[in-house]
Amino acid sequence: MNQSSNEIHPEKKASKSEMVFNDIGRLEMINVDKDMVLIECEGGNVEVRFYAEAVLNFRYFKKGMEKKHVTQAVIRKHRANDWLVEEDDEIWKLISVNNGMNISGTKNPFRMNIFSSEGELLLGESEQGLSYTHNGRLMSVKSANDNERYYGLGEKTGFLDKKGASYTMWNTDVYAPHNPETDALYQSIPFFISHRGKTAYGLFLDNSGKTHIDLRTDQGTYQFMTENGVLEYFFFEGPTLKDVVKQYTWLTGRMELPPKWAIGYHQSRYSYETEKEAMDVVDAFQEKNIPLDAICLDIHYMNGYRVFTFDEDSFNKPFEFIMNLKKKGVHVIPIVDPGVKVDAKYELYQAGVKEGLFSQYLDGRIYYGEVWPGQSAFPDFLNDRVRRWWGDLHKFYINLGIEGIWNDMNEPAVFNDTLTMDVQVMHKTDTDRFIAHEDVHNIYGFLMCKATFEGMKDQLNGRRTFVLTRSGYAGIQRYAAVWTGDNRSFWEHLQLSLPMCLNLGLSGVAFSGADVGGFAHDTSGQLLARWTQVGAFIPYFRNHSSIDTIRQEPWMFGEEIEAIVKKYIQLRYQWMPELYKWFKEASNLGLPVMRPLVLEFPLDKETYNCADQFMVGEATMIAPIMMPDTTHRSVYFPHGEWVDYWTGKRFEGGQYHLVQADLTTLPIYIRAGYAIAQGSVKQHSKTIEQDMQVHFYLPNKEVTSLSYDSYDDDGESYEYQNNDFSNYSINITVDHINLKIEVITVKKGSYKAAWESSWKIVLHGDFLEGERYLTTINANKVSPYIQTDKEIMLDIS
Ligand code: MIG
Repeated sequence: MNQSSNEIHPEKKASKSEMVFNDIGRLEMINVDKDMVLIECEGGNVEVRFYAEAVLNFRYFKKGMEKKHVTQAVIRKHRANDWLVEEDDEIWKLISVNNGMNISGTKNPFRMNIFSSEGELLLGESEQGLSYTHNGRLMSVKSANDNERYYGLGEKTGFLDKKGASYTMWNTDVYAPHNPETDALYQSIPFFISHRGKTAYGLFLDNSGKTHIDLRTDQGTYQFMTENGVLEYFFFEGPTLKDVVKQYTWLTGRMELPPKWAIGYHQSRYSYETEKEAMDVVDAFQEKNIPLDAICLDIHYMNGYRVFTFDEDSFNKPFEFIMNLKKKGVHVIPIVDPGVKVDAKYELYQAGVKEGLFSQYLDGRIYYGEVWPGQSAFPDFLNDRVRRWWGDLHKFYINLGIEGIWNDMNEPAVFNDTLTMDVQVMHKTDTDRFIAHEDVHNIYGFLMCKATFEGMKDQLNGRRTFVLTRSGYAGIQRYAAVWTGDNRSFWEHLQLSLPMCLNLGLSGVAFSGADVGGFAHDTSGQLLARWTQVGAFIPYFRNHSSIDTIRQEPWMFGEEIEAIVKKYIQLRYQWMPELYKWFKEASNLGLPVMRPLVLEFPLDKETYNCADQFMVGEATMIAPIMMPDTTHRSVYFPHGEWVDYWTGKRFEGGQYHLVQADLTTLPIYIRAGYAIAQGSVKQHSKTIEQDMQVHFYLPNKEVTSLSYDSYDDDGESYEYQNNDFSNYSINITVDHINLKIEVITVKKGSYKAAWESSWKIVLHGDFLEGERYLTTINANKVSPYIQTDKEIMLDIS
């Protein structure tokens, strides 16, 4: 909707009376218990719980107003802890015997600061502390530092550093073009990291209703607010950015390692409307030798938009169709929305009504809202019984050979003025308590994904599933990958996708992506080429476009563009062994695959708001061109030495360089001192890896030692959890006379990849000419190597 100046009419200024905040007032009593410290104050109670060495929990609520917690973001329980209390008339102090952290402040009014065991102030309260309104809003004001940066907050527009704006968490279907003033989007992840260079801490405001995080810090403070009578947050001590991400994902969970096919290239369109249309697209990929792992079926595959059906005319033999594609190595991912069509003859609707599985008002009336199928009912995902029902329904797709599901419209989106379900709907929780939609809105999509993921996993007989979601809440990484919804084919949206995905990664969501080529609006060949270059290094790599826009499959813009797009989709597959390793790390530690420079170089100020470049893992830096008709850009190279992936040219770090990159080139740089794994071009992820290479980039030093940890497994089962994977630790020491190679087999179990019988190590360095005395440890056979003045190649078997 276009807005006019009437929007800022003076008479429209909001009334402030509902926003009068009262101070929490005087501390009255501290009750210490191993389980919890209860601090009673005039204006409410504060509870302190200990979760882990670096993870504390605070809960503030008005007396008698405490609500039970339902978000399900947190998968850990608090632990008993020994607290020491010291107090006098003015000051109170709580010391954690366990880790020396202390929490202290004044008594009148009650204020609270957190100090590290070394006495460094970690999180301080401002002159205002905690406060409340009479209608259930609670606010916490903290002191902010000039040199502090803020990262995270999940899926938000804007730059990498979230400082300078206020953010609302309320899952919303936003089709209007995403821009800097678009606030609430599909995901709510009320978690952010404060980064001060040497130290960082994290704060997670766990509340499934509407919340606000205001990072306009000009006055030296920031604040956060809830609207439903309880303000609960977790504090993560860090001290590094990586520590905070690990601590946050320890608390809210990490993704399971996805199947390899989910990390390949996916093609989508709203919609491939018939079996034939979809099949033709897949065939074109194969004829043109463009790799493809999955094709998405958007809403047209269904019979009248009824979920868990296929349309009998346009997809009349779904099993044969899906099996045919599977033989070609291509998975089908159908879209599943939460809305269930009102239709007395539709079994699913009947079951939902009869068993009371839909979201209802208190008096038992079902809530109906308008979506694609027309009037629809919405499963009450707050309830365990409903989630199991929904999960089991996926047998329908599994029986047809489907292994991945795309959850859309799960904010939930409804075609009405509020864009969502009536906030008065009363959900029924697992314990059969009623809770208003208003208070749990932000976890509706999260719980739909939980139901979907668990249902798929349970019924896939040990095969990994893949769920893609638009909506989510903190912890969503446990169940689904996230794509950033309805972007447009704008260069600005290509640019925007970087800080969005980077901040999602810092917010626990390692597996994310934006529609490559842009969803709405018409893309161009050039934009598609540049976007595919970026997409090849973004965790979720899918080309998707909207109904009524021009087609954007790789071959739609002539041969030149097709060749470029193909080159980068193929490159994705060459990089698969490297990417997969970082996916494994994300599932182990919660660290993102795609990383802002600041995560790897936290002391380098130039990286603090850099989001037009990014790292893949620790060694690779991508500096894409994201402007039309542009073949050069300035690239920041953090301290150290960097090697151009394509040309081998070296760049001195700690400075900017102007680099050239014609339309066929994505600038990629490898950090000297590190290594990357490279595989071969494949048609899809099931093609056997034949040509595995580990490339070491030597820094220009006399003696140098490098190491690399490789990771591989079958890519589809859970056997890796029984140690059935391959993991080598390769150490290299090289100088002008000697070259020592040590291969340590870390792996256990019986998995053996085809490439393990013969693979290569490649050394890149500027001083490699001349013979060296070769020593190998644990590598049985190392064949005579090919050598140039800058490269040494060794066959290992
Ligand atoms: O906008 O199912 O974001 O990817 O193609 C309408 C149709 C609903 C929104 C998703 C988009 C999908 C579309 N859906």
